[in-house]
Amino acid sequence: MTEITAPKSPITTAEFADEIREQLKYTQGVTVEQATPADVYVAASTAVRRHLMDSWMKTQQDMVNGNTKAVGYLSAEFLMGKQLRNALLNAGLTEQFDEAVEQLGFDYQDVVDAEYEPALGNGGLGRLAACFIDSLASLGVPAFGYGIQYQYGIFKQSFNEQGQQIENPEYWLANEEPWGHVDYNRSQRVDFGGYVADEDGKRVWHPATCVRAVPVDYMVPGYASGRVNTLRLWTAKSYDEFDLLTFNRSDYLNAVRPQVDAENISKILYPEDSTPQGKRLRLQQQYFFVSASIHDAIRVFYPGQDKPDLTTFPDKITFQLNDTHPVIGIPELMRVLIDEYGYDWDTAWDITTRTFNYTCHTLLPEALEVWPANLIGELLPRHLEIIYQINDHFLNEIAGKTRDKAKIERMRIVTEGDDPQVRMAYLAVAGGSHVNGVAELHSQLLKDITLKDFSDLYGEKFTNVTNGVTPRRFIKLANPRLSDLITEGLGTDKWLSDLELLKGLEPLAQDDEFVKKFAEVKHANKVSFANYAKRQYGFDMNPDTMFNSMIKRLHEYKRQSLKILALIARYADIKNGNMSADDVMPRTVIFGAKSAPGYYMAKLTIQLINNVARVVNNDPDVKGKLNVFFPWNYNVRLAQHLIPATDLDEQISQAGKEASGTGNMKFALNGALTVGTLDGANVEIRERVGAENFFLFGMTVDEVEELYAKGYGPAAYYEANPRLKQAIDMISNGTFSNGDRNTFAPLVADWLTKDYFMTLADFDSYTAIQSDIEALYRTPLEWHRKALINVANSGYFSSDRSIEDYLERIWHTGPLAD
Ligand code: 26V
Repeated sequence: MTEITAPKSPITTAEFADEIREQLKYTQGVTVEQATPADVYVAASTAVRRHLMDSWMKTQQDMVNGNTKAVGYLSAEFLMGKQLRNALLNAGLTEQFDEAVEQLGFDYQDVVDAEYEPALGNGGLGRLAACFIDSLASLGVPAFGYGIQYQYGIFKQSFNEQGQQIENPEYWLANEEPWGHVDYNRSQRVDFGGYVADEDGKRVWHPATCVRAVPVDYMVPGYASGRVNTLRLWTAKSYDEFDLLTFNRSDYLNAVRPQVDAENISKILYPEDSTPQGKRLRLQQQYFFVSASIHDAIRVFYPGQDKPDLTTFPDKITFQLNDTHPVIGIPELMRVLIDEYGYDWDTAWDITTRTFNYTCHTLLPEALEVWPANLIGELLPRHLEIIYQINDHFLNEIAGKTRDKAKIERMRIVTEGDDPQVRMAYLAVAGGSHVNGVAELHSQLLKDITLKDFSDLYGEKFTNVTNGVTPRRFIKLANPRLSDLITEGLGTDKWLSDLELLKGLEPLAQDDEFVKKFAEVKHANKVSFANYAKRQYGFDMNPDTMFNSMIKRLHEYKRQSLKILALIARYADIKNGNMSADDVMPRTVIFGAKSAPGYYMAKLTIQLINNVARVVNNDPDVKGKLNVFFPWNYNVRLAQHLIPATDLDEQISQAGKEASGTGNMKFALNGALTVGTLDGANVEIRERVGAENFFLFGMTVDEVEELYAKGYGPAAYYEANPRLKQAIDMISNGTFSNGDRNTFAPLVADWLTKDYFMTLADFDSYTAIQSDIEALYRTPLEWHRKALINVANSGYFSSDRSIEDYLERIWHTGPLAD
């Protein structure tokens, strides 16, 4: 007997169909006959939302009335993906929806496809925030996600004839969006600019302008918890009236300028990943959402109180700073406490440091945000004063802990000199209780290198919480076939809220019949993906080849170029006749990646991948043996389709550069094997699934350091390895650029002279492991056995476990009482 614990609403299909009809009629004003799938999508979404409403309201009331500290997850990005299927799952209405929609004469897939995905994030950091709020709700922990409702999400990517990335605006709000509720009655004022004056012995900020922050609320339904939390995304509006006098002088642009300036703040998500640019507006965005969120939390937890006792604030809510983007919240809370509520410095500092915690998501020095003090002074003059004061207090404090003058200097929050800079990561460590990295190796490197001085003096603040992913979206919704098989294998579906139960599949890896079923699931997923890719992109993929995917932001440290060089070498092997047809194990290589628009080398790499794909896919000599596809505009939806269909996943960053990775977890949980370096969470995945079930290659962190220290010369590797040499020469001689030798010359020059991330040094070991990979793939039963062992041992990588670690190590709170 299989035990089913998934939520199931008592309402019938007929009742749900009626609710959809009612929405169509009374909200949208269309009959079923007139309705399009997009109409039905809106109607069904509104209907599901109504089913979640009671739980939503009760959760909010319990949160305010109870004694359980809430979590405020402050994040500039929430990469939510589509909402409808997730809401249906958690409301227990999936079956009713599928049937009702068919009864109304629609294909449910068309209705689900009508949803436009909100893409309010760049990559891993934003998707992690979305997984975390899902897990918080599923564990019944009261929480707010706080962020920005950007009008334009991450750019929509396309490729031109030359294979270059083109960025198009992503106006995701162009269509009706049924999930966000705009709450004009709960708006907050956010001030900017002006000056600070001494008045009656106090510092008083006289801002020059202000904008209105209006919350747009999204439900975050928990799985089987009966709880629905809130994602509150702020949108910027103007208080200023349209200036009719100016308009009457025919000066339209100036008449609307105040509105335009205000609304610009939430206009667009910065498409940078790791390289900060466009400083001013970004700082405005950061302050905008953080200031509104802090005031909102005070409003929520001290309703109707003019003089709340804010010494209890850290018992009401703990704010997690998702990277440095919201760190301006630290001086903001200080300002609110001192200037708005009259607390003294020490009390305010005590409250503030007990309220905030900081998660660092990077190891790249250039990704640690630094703001020019001048810019902060211009936009937030009072905050700059407070930051200097924090800096002074902090330097005094550490002077009591160490005599090492150089160390004290290195730890300044604000640097000295003509153009002083505020280091937001340092401010976050000083102004919060805990600092965590996102995988064990990453947290260790933060302590040993990036934040070493801080860890020496404040070791107790440092901890690790390894990332995780939500099994609801990334197994249940993305991979229904595997979900059913897991439930069959375990005899229960409880694994969806306790992912460690997957361990129970381990014995089944010795049962050949079960492994065959597991292999059939993978094959069926590959067929589905091939159909999807044909429909969406016009690709012809053969599901009987190995599907080998590399999906992540395009960055040199992630080393898409290692993959492409190895692929060219393989292409050359086949062309040269070095391999007989029988030697070649047919592969389909799939890339998904966006590059920051201003990142030249990354964009050139995209162009190279596209042109290699063009040449390889059109070469009759390799037909059926090697194919390369690069579906454009990789997003959460594509991830949900591709991950379940992948046999082999690439996690090949240079050791010591990828903080964690979360794609690696999604793949392992969906039965792909990983080829990877000892970097980020790969280390922990390999530990858990077993070294024999993971394709490890490449230098370790220590070896990388040694080689840097010794002096790294990439040209030697090029000279020493004829396959590598040939691959690079083919790029140089125009094989992939219609004979033009210049197109990719900058890439080649970089590899041969700098190669900062040591792609060439790891080429040998990367290509060597390919023969192990292919040998295993030739014995499908053994391949799938190992893949199943990966699934069975990856339960640790549930974001539920990450949240439990945060609760225990950092937040010190838990679920609401029933
Ligand atoms: C920096 C900036 C600079 C300013 C504007 C926009 C922006 C956006 C993102 C970033 C830093 C990105 C850091 C990041 O995404 N880190 C990734 O976080 C994942 C979740 O912890 C982790 O799995 C990845 O390894 C890590 O690269």
